[in-house]
Amino acid sequence: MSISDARPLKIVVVGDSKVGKTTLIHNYLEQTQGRLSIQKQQLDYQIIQVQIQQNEYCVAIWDAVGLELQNQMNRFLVKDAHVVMLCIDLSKQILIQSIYTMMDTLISYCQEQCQFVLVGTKQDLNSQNTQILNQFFLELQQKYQNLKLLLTVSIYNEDSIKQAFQKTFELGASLDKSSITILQSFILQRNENNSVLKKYSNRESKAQKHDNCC
Ligand SMILES: Nc1nc2c(ncn2[C@@H]2O[C@H](COP(=O)(O)OP(=O)(O)OP(=O)(O)O)[C@@H](O)[C@H]2O)c(=O)[nH]1
Ligand SMILES: [Mg+2]
Repeated sequence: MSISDARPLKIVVVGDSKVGKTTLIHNYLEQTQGRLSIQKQQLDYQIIQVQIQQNEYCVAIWDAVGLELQNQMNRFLVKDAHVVMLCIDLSKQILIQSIYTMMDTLISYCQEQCQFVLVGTKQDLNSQNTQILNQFFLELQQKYQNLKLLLTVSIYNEDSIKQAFQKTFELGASLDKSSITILQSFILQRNENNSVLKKYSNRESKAQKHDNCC
């Protein structure tokens, strides 16, 4: 099947800085695609073709490199996502209030039908926090209907990472009703991307000039 016949699926990986977003995506792509080309310093995405429940999908996996969740670029990134993977660092103390804050922020940015997956990262460093996150998850699900899955991963358990993406893709596929073709969708996305990036960097350089002159 050609790529233009495949159904589009947009997955965005978000979470605090250094939570393990890029490592997660890299590891999955290495395992399944045998390639590594995500850049380290800017927003980036990879497009892969996968089969989910007998259908071909063209999946864009976005990585918000080094960005805090409240960053305006994240708002732009998640607004048309099918599934958002919110990463929580299991090696650090788990604060439910901060997960509520992140979920509230994401819900305000995303479309109504967007689904959410909580991903506990670095499980190898503190397995006790997995149980704590499990308990919090039940509480969180009562508030957020679209929070569907809790998955825990570690770079030392590659299968956990593969499974996490597989389950995320299946979740995205279960709500796929899009009639936009893959090419339209990504061309629109890329154009919009460029103009937002331009606006963003213009604003930053104006602010810098202002700082320099005062
Ligand atoms: N022990 C352990 N370390 C991990 C794991 N996943 C990521 N790390 C480490 O955590 C650090 C941060 O990982 P990144 O993937 O760069 O995190 P990030 O969320 O992409 O960071 P930013 O893009 O800066 O926001 C790196 O040193 C990784 O090697 C894991 O499963 N176990
Ligand atoms: Mg990163």
